[in-house]
Amino acid sequence: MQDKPHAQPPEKLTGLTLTEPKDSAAGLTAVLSTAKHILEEMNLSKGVALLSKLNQKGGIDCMSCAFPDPKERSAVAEYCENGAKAIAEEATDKRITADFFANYSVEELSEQSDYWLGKQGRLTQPMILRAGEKYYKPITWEEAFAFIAKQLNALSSPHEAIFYTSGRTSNEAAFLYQLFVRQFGTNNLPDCSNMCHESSGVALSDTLGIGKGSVILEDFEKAEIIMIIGQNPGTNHPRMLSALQKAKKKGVKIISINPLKETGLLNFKHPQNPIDWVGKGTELTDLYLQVKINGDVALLKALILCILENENLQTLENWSKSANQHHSERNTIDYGFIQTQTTGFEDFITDLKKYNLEYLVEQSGVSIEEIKKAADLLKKYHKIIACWAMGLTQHKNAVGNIQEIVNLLLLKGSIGKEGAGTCPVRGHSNVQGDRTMGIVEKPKPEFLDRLGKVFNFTPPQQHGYDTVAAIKAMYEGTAKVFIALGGNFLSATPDTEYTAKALQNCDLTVHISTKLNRSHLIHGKNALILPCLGRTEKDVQASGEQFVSVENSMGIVHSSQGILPPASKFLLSEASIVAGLAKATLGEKSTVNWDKMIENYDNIRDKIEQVIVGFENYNQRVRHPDGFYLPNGAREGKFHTKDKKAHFTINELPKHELQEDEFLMMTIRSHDQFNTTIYGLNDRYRGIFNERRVVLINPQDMKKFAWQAQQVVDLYSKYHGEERIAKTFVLVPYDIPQQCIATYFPEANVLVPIDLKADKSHTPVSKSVIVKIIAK
Ligand SMILES: Nc1nc2c(c(=O)[nH]1)N[C@H]1C(S)=C(S)[C@@H](COP(=O)(O)OP(=O)(O)OC[C@H]3O[C@@H](n4cnc5c(=O)[nH]c(N)nc54)[C@H](O)[C@@H]3O)O[C@H]1N2
Ligand SMILES: Nc1nc2c(c(=O)[nH]1)N[C@H]1C(S)=C(S)[C@@H](COP(=O)(O)OP(=O)(O)OC[C@H]3O[C@@H](n4cnc5c(=O)[nH]c(N)nc54)[C@H](O)[C@@H]3O)O[C@H]1N2
Ligand SMILES: [Mo]
Repeated sequence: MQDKPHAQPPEKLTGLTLTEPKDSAAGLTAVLSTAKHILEEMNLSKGVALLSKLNQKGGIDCMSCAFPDPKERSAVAEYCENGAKAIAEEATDKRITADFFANYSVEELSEQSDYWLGKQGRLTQPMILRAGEKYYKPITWEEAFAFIAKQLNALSSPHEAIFYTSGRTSNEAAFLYQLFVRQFGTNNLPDCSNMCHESSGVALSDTLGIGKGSVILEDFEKAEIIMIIGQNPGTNHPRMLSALQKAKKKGVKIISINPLKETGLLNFKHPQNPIDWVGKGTELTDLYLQVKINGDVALLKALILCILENENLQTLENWSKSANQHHSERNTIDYGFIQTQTTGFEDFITDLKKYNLEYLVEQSGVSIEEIKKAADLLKKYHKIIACWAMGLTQHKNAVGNIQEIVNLLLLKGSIGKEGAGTCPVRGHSNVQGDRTMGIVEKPKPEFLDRLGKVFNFTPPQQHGYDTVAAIKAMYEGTAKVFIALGGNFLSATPDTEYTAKALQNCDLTVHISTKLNRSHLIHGKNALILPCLGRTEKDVQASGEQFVSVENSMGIVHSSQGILPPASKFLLSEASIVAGLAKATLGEKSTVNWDKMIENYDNIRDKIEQVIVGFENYNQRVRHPDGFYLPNGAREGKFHTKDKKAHFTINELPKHELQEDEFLMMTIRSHDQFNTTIYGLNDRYRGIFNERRVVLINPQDMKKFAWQAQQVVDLYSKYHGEERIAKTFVLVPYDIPQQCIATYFPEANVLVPIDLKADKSHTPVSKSVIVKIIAK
């Protein structure tokens, strides 16, 4: 029995049906699905008006992912099916009013599914749940700000408060938020990035001197090979498929590395090109390496060994002494680049020699024949782009995963030139921008110095909590107030029942949100919901209509402006909610003129320009229809590491000592969700319909234990003697390596131990959890 209110969605099955996984992504079905989701939430003319502005120059930046816009935009449609779902979710005509909260107690709401909660519509006015009460009640903005300010100011230290951010927040709101938090006196600024691409940031900063990727969209067509590792773009970055299609037509080879044969990586029919609907579509992947979960370092090392097969490793180990003999143009590896631009090569080779190719092959789960084919391609070509996402970042050795990719790119000299480089594909549409704006729990001293100078105060120096540390602090009672600028902290974080207790331990939990979610229902002694404008809506302030700005996954900053009237007259923009909180909390102590900042967002941007490097003439450049590109050393082959070189690194193989009845579980996204927002119950490409409580499992494994297709099971994870359980899942036989299983996030988050986090980046290990399956 779960405690009440329920931290987890109901453990109830909804009626699974299965088909074969699809062999082609998008096409006409995607167009029809777009129409269905839009029309469920609004009328046709509003839908058409919105979609025609989506991702257009000067229009609305799509909030579904951070994939960049092409220079030449389609006049018909510059969005994907899942972007349209995100728009429908936000711009819905349905409303949650004070009556709704009077009808349902918090406990009753918690009995509903996440899908149901999301479908109730937009939040419309500030609500408070006072200590001991069972129902949220309306409150005015003034009272809400005063209530929160009082609690914050009553804390014995500012470090007892936590200020979370989810990556949809605009640059302007994010900048004001971190300024407020630092004037309040803490760096407790965990954000969704801690659960997402933090491992990429850490790995890339250490090796290449910049935590961001080095390629721009135009590089895709100039590359010779694009590797797509641990990413499912067909569902999570569908517009990347059009970019890959274009690249394919220019002759680029694609190597995909993934435990699942993801439909979106196999074949693509352009949804905006009716000729594609009836044709065969474009084959995308040339070579599909179906790696075991977390077998990537083994695979990459095996690939590198095969690339170097005709080189004498002994000579390479002592290479600096004999380097000149290797300088020829078409070598398999780029000796000139390695010698002039990198360090650590010899040590890397010494370490590599330790490994036996057969062992690596076995650990990777991929056949030697396929590895050799991939190595032959990688030998032959010199312009390689490596793309990756959560399949690499959410493991214990996530930083090592990414550093091993960097090793491969450095070996090939595939960085700092056109058509080559690193491409971590970000998730939330402004997660990269939020970090650039200073939403960081471990800020650099130079940043704090500038912030302090521009605003004439002394920012706190002590590092703050990241997401996992924040949960532990609340659990242990050292943090007492939790404020979230967006997101769904309870359901997005690991170890759901543990995190629930952490939030319930707080004196106050506050959520600035557009839609109802489970984090509103698992609350501190007092709780507030502060409803805000979404990106689709007009944001009118004293000086008139405002726009905001965001940074995409490839470092381009551009504007976004809504077109709809606000969902309710009570809504405030995120920026003005932050300013309201700051004014009420800091009062006379603040050196910031918060009203002036909100009056005209140009005033915020002027300050950003003074504090953050790369934002010169921000207000002017952000008005350019294409936006502007931030400085990127790695792209230019300039590495801002301490020694100004790119670094080869030594990365150990991960160890999973699985018992015969244990499985390595990855928690992934279905086609019908945006993180914890559930759009529907289908995962069309994988052929899974009307059910989210599924376990994708290899048929051989099922046979071994005499389990039947669609058998109902419970899942157990055991970590350091503690047991966690997720009940009532259905087995789905699937093409996945043996002893690997997949479930959906957030239903399986309860199984992810709070202490199981990646080395260095502290990202929860959501993609390699050891579990047992117990048949009912
Ligand atoms: N429609 C939609 N769009 C989204 C989101 C969404 O939920 N819905 N979420 C957004 C966010 S915040 C993010 S971060 C991104 C997430 O985008 P993705 O990273 O594509 O999301 P996941 O579903 O977590 O997929 C991980 C992929 O990695 C594979 N994988 C898992 N483990 C391993 C491994 O050990 N090795 C390898 N090589 N592969 C592995 C899985 O099979 C899966 O294909 O998408 C963003 N865009
Ligand atoms: N097991 C497992 N756990 C994971 C992952 C995984 O792959 N597996 N992925 C992780 C990743 S990559 C991420 S990024 C995190 C995501 O973590 P979060 O960003 O915290 O979660 P979301 O589900 O994206 O947040 C959805 C909520 O955001 C609010 N919202 C939507 N739009 C706006 C807006 O414009 N403004 C405001 N203020 N609020 C808004 C709505 O109320 C909505 O309910 O989850 C992580 N958790
Ligand atoms: Mo993410």
